[in-house]
Amino acid sequence: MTTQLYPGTLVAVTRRHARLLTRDGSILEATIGSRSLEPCVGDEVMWKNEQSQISVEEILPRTNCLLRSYERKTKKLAANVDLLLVVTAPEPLLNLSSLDRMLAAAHKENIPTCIVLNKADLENSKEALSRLEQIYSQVALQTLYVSAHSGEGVDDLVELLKPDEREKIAIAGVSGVGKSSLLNELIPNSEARTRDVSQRTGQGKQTTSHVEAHIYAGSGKPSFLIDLPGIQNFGVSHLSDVEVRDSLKEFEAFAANCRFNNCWHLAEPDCAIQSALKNGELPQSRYDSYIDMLQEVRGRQDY
Ligand SMILES: Nc1nc2c(ncn2[C@@H]2O[C@H](COP(=O)(O)OP(=O)(O)OP(=O)(O)O)[C@@H](O)[C@H]2O)c(=O)[nH]1
Ligand SMILES: [Mg+2]
Ligand SMILES: [Zn+2]
Repeated sequence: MTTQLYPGTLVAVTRRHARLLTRDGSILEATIGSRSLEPCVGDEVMWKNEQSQISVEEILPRTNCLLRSYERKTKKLAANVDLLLVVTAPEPLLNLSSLDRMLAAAHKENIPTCIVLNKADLENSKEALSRLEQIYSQVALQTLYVSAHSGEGVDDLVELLKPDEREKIAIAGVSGVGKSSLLNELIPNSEARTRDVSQRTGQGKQTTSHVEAHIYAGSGKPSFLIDLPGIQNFGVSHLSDVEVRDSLKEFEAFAANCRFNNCWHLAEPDCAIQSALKNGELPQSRYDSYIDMLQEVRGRQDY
């Protein structure tokens, strides 16, 4: 007799266990059926129930898997992501280098992105907004201006969560920008933990320490909001140098005018990117991020 398998979605994963949402809306704790399975939050799986032992037996093909590198390892963050919200906040948390790295990792997996500037209630947020709009108008689908504290702009976020269009939305951003706070606004009973920046014991301490998908009921079928831990050093060494170069979408139109069609925009003659930077047609911060990522993926070299 063959065992019956049922479909489900993984909402949390540890080394040997997973929490899954069944099609009838129950949450089950499961073991991972075999060592060869490497599950990830967002995975669509088949699971079985044998004498009340629930186990994940199969991972269905992924449409994408958002990865990040650190040291020599590559870690899976979330699978089957329909949209990545890259959350940021005004200075001192406006970290463009991290933002560009997250955008590059998303681009590699063909995941559309939105930039979300949180903490719109802070005085210096307008300044941050105009900077972001200037830099990213060609890169992200849109830049949202929100405040988890005052509720400003949260309706715009709700618009993005229309379940029929986007089922799995991941929320990335450096620690302290307010990812979990926004999630709590969107799903009031999600109980994502947040913490005061002032209570932090220093850099690198995160409040959210593991990836977790929260279920957003909205109307109709559920969608998933995947809260990612704040990552200060979002490594991209799983990208090739070409993928890093291609991740800068707004460079493309200019690069068509470089003398060499395989120009790396470093010290080549007649480089249209270099001219665009000089004329202020491209933002220096994006180029700096490019060089920084290129150095990472090629091994440290000075350009
Ligand atoms: N002024 C202001 N503060 C906010 C807002 N949203 C969040 N915060 C504060 O920012 C701090 C960090 O919020 P979290 O939601 O824990 O941030 P996070 O991005 O989830 O952080 P990690 O889990 O460490 O990655 C908390 O003190 C929040 O109260 C906002 O809209 N305005
Ligand atoms: Mg958090
Ligand atoms: Zn060039």
